[in-house]
Amino acid sequence: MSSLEQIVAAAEAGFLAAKDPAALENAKAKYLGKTGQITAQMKGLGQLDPEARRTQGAVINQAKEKIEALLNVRRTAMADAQMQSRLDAEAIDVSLPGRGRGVGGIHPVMRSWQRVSEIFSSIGFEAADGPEIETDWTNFSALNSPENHPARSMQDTFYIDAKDSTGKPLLLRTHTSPMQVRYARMHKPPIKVIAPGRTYRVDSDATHSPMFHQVEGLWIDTDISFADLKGVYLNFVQAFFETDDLQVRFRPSYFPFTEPSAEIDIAFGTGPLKGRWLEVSGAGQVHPTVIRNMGLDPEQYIGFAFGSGLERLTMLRYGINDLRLFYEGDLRFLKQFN
Ligand code: 2NL
Repeated sequence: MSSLEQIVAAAEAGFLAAKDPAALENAKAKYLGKTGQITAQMKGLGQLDPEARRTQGAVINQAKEKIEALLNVRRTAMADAQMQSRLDAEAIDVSLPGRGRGVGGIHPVMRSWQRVSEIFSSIGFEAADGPEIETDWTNFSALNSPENHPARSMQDTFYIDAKDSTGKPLLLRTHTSPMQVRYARMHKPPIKVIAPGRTYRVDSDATHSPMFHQVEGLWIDTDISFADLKGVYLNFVQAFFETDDLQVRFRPSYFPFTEPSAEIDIAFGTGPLKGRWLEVSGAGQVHPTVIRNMGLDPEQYIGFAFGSGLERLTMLRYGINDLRLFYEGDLRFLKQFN
């Protein structure tokens, strides 16, 4: 074997032994680089006479081309192997079934919120939405709540580390009534509004959540009576529970913001709750002081208000027995309503 053939054989072995592109380029430099063995052979041509230089030059060139060809074969093989391993690693099984899109749903309490809004809208009530962080005045004082009322204490109300323009701490609204006060102060009678929304109280057990939902209603005009309250509320519960086979009764009660005041109970004529009186709302004729705080003359305007818990209405509608199910986000529960 001539020395050139030995160089070619060594190059081939070197290229085959190279494990990655970097090693292959290093092996190439050993033969074709500036200080490589083929390059050294070329440099040696200078010592030969012209005839020998031509023939020896051709032989060296052949060896060089052979090495270059071997190098390219190895380069291609390496690139192919790299591509193949990427294809294997990133393989997609196109025969797998699709995952599908997760479909969201409406929370049962939100469904009640929507239904209540639609029912009252059908008899001319507007739904009003507003701040959940309220002032002491709109949440308590305007509603005739005494300065020392327990509901105003830190034990019952979430206070915020910020004060209103009168220096009183802001708070999380404990009912949606403040929104109705705001609405009444911005509109002229007749006022027909409901205020559904989130409310907050320092209370947490099997039947109380620190955040819950209320819907309040308010109708003020020159001639709105308790009879209107009875008619409107009966119409509402019949539409909400989708049955006319249902009774409503009013029991005397007390709220600072209404006078007289009443608790509203309903009783279904059929179904699992048949014949049991169930408390669903507080209500009453809006207190003259509250009418005045709405910017209206209580000698001229009169009306009713009510407040119901949306969770309570929802539990009765679907037969849900534990309030906490609403806040756990368990899909096994939530999927039943969609
Ligand atoms: C309850 C009691 C009630 C009201 C809410 C009200 C609102 C205004 C004026 C007067 Cl702006 N009253 N709301 C009246 C009576 C009762 O709710 O225990 N609800 C679950």
